[in-house]
Amino acid sequence: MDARELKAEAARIALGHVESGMRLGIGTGSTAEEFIRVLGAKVGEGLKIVGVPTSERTASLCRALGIPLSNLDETPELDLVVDGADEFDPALNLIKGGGGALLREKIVATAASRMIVIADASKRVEALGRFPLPIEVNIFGRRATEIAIRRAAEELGLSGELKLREKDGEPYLTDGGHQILDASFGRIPDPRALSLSLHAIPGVVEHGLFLDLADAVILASDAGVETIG
Ligand code: ABF
Repeated sequence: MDARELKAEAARIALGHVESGMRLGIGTGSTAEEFIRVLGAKVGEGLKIVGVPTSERTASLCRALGIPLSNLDETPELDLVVDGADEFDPALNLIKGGGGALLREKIVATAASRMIVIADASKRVEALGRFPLPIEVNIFGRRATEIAIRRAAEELGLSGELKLREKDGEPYLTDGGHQILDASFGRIPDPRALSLSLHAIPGVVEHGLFLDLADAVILASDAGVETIG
């Protein structure tokens, strides 16, 4: 199976966890989009759910497929969120944000009673950090925030490039109007300590370490589909 078929397979299994009446967080990224497609088909057959999208891109696709949408003001508590990830470790801690939607993804995941991650085998790691860690920062004082991030990382023995994410030659802007620094720290031995240090920096809006949020990972590989957790 190619990568898309594997993602679609994980998405189909995740759909089995969706029940009628659910308030459902809907993730972002190519794997989440496979889920949105199968969800849309099921809604067309009569499944009754209300979805809360984690990005404008996801919202557009959901609308095109006829999936009823709400937001966290109208629907502040969710039963389940299904989302992709850039990496997951054996404790089901994640790096997310490669798709640029980390802030809304984390707010939605935190509002949900359960989080199911759908992924192909390329996302599985022994320790987080192979994928550069996305750090969403306020535009105001970005250079100062960058220096503060570098110092905080160094105190934890981490160093590496902090690269301002760009799109079409311009700084990439998130749905919230912030910028993203992609931090190539390499292996992160203590994700919790890094999370706390980054949250202590005022210019950091959010970071892509999702700790203790995922309840299960549905992992598709050529060997089949495995549910971890
Ligand atoms: C979202 O999409 C993100 O948090 C993650 O960055 C990305 C994964 O994308 P894909 O499914 O395309 O690999 O889930």
